[in-house]
Amino acid sequence: MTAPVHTACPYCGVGCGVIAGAGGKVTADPSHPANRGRLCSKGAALGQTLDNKGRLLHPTIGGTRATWDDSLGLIATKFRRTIAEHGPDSVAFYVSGQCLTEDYYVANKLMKGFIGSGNIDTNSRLCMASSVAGHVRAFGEDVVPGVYEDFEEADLVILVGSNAAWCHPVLHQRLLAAKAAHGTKIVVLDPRRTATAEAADLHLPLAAGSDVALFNGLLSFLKGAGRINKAWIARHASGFEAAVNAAGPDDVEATAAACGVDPELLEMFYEMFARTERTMTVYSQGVNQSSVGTDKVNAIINCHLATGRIGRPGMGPFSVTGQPNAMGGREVGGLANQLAAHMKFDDPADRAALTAFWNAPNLTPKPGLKAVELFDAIADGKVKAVWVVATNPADSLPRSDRVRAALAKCPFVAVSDCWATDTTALADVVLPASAWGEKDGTVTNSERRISRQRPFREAPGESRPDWWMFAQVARRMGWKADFAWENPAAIFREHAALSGVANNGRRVFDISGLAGLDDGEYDDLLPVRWPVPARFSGESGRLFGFGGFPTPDGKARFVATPYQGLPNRSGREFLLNTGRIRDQWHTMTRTGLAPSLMAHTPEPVVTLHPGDAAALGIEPNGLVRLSTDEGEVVLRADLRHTVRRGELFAPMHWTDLFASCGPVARTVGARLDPVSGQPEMKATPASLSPVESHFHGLLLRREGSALADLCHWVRVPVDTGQLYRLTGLRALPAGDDLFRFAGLLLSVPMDAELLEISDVRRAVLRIAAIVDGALEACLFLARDPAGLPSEAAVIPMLGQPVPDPARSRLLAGRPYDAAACEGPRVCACFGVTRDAIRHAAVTHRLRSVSEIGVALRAGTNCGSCIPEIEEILRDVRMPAG
Ligand SMILES: Nc1nc2c(c(=O)[nH]1)N[C@H]1C(S)=C(S)[C@@H](COP(=O)(O)OP(=O)(O)OC[C@H]3O[C@@H](n4cnc5c(=O)[nH]c(N)nc54)[C@H](O)[C@@H]3O)O[C@H]1N2
Ligand SMILES: Nc1nc2c(c(=O)[nH]1)N[C@H]1C(S)=C(S)[C@@H](COP(=O)(O)OP(=O)(O)OC[C@H]3O[C@@H](n4cnc5c(=O)[nH]c(N)nc54)[C@H](O)[C@@H]3O)O[C@H]1N2
Ligand code: SF4
Ligand SMILES: [Mo]
Repeated sequence: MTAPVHTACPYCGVGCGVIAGAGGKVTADPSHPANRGRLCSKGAALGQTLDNKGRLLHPTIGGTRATWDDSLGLIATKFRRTIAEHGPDSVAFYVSGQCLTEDYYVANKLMKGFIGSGNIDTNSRLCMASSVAGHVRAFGEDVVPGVYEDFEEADLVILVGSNAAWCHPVLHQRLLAAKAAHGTKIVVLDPRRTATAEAADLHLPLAAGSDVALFNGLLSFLKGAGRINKAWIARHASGFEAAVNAAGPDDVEATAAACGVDPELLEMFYEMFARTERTMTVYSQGVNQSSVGTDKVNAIINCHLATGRIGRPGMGPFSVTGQPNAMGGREVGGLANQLAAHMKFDDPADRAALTAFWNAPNLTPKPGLKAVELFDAIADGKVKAVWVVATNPADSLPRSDRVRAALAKCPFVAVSDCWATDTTALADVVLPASAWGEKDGTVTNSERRISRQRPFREAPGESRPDWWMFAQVARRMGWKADFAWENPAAIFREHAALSGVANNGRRVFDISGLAGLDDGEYDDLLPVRWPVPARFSGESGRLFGFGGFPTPDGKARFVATPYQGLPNRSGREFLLNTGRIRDQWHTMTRTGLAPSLMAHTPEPVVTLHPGDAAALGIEPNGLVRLSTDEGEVVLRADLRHTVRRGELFAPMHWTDLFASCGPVARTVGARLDPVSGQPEMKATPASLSPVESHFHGLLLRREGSALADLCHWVRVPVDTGQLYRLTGLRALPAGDDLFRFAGLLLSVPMDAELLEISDVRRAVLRIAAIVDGALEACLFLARDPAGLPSEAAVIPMLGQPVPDPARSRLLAGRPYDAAACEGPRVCACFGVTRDAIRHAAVTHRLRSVSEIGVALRAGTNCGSCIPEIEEILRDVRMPAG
């Protein structure tokens, strides 16, 4: 390792700068404007994930190692043949907001300009599509008007369907710092009491799906209160009357009833909004992932247009992006209904300019299929060859079992990834991609800031960057000269130049000022916010404060968003909401490698209200069957008052590689927003029933793999191997069958030495397998959880030498490490548990986060856990009841 390398975090759309130093140490970049030296728990653990273990190292065809030449040649041939026989719309790419802008640019150019189909869509369809559509409806172009400094400048920040404390932690920390400095008020609109709600001044736990009613109510309230900025509207916006008519009467009581919230609190919120000029509304998946997501976006934007609060310091609607390059994908046209560089399908001038610029033989005449429709078309046999890149649809698309069935029967599937996933398992050709730390290019964050991702380590095996794969296939399909770039810098120059073509101020997305960077300047590029040159935005980077919307008349558009009522429950008792937890990233391919990130929420649960649990006979921590029209999964019940009655929350992260239940996406429906095509992933009608547990177990193994359906299980990586928590859905087998069962679980070599204690009548079995004098695997089974040893005691034994005197202790599972802490870990950076914080608070009378920080270090690094520490302190101050 030579000099430290400045790069950008590969996780969320905050887009923090990090520095990769010697020995794979990753630290915060104090000079990056997004984070100014802060990192969250995921960013802080990046160093732990830089392991080549499990990486895909060479291409495979039909599961057998193949050369790059054969693999790329096969993709080119299959695509060519399919197109020749069935036309360009019989092939597709499904890509990702985790592609770099350069990767994305090449993929889009190949599909839309050369193959001649619109069938390139991205996982951003599941993420940002409703915001994109809402921006286009209101502003004429997909543009986020604000900047991160607005979080510091605002007096009121409203977070709608955003759990920023966990999902955009560094931005949330910036907001909390501003609150501490000058008392910014924070309001959270979320059906759940999240960590973000904990840190707010006001939380409105609105009924799932009622946001449009709430913002329509606000628009009517603003009108009733005489708070409409008529002068601004007259100059800069159209359609106000229709929007306010569609919003319904100014009746706070009725709106509160529709949203299931306290009318006094709702009125308090409306008053705060009405009287606070510097107000920003930040929104995320609670808004976008809805069958009325685009209307939610426009109902929010309407309130900002009505008050003229947009694009000025501390004001405006602010859609936060999820993935590191969700925004970059939107710039290049990664969505099936976008062209490239924010050009429009239905604009002949744009089409002519793009055809000429690309020298495109087949510019697609129309948009392509959107993610959910695309996989339906694969299932129907209309799309016959697909290439999936940097996304894991077998786990992340709703109705995942249908997606898997579609991929399984698709005549040709290529997948590029860095690790084996439930999707690579269904591919004909698997291509090993270089990962973060190895790949080279740019990403754009939520505030339109372009940052460099720079390589700092060798790509393992034969893995290669995604842009190279796309370009190689394009060249093999016959378009050599058009896909001839030598490096990402050359691609970036082309992308930047295109943004200026036929623009002349017609499109806000313009980075033609960067088209002349030479390779060295590209390497050195500092984080920069578009547009470049700052034609519309001026120095501050804000847009639209003084109008200038990219619509034909230069005005923004109010959109009428009549409320359509709560999501249909289809006769089921619950609505299933799914989303994120603090320390995992999506389908866990990277964060699932880091033991410290597993400690906060160690297994997939479904959270429900204790009142609902009592009514259904569901025990705390018992297993439950979650069923929907799409499928069912067995999860552990997590009873909390943080969810509304009749609503459920389950994390999206676990997959078949990590748990017997597989992805919760298996149960998630796909009602689509009619404008954006984004599926509803926060309100699937669902039912719950208790499941009996017959036995409990702990299994430790050096090597990890799925355990099939031997029992209910969850796999957790530990420093020296894998821990599995087991629960029996059926009675333990008897006699020899029990030992066969144990053998399948342990899966150790035949010559392993086995130590064993059993009492089959009491369903107790303890087996340790020793290979070369060290503990290779061990299994503990018992009828009750109390019959199992403590995890903290047995985990450190795995892989360790087992001297003779230690053998008896080994099966007794007696603690080796008395200091090991129990309970969920709140502070991932320093491994501090909930119990330790509570204990310190009670016995040492610590009453503030900073005192806890001094005593235990908890919360002093990334700060992501501060809301939870506050919650613990509050519980200590105010005991239950
Ligand atoms: N730790 C972590 N951080 C991440 C990610 C991750 O995987 N892990 N992923 C990144 C990505 S790609 C994304 S898109 C973002 C997502 O970031 P967020 O959108 O903040 O995360 P989610 O948990 O999906 O959903 C946010 C909230 O919406 C609420 N919600 C559900 N239904 C409704 C509703 O009808 N109305 C309202 N107002 N709220 C509702 C949920 O209860 C939930 O708390 O996170 C990014 N950051
Ligand atoms: N139930 C439910 N489902 C959801 C959501 C939800 O809230 N609820 N949220 C949705 C949202 S917002 C999102 S963004 C999606 C995310 O869903 P996915 O995109 O499927 O999730 P990831 O696990 O991030 O998958 C990224 C894959 O790309 C691989 N990868 C990483 N870097 C590279 C690279 O450089 N090149 C290549 N070729 N591969 C790479 C990783 O190993 C991983 O397998 O999930 C969606 N699905
Ligand atoms: S907030 Fe955390 S996950 Fe998001 S970019 Fe910053 S360090 Fe990475
Ligand atoms: Mo996302």
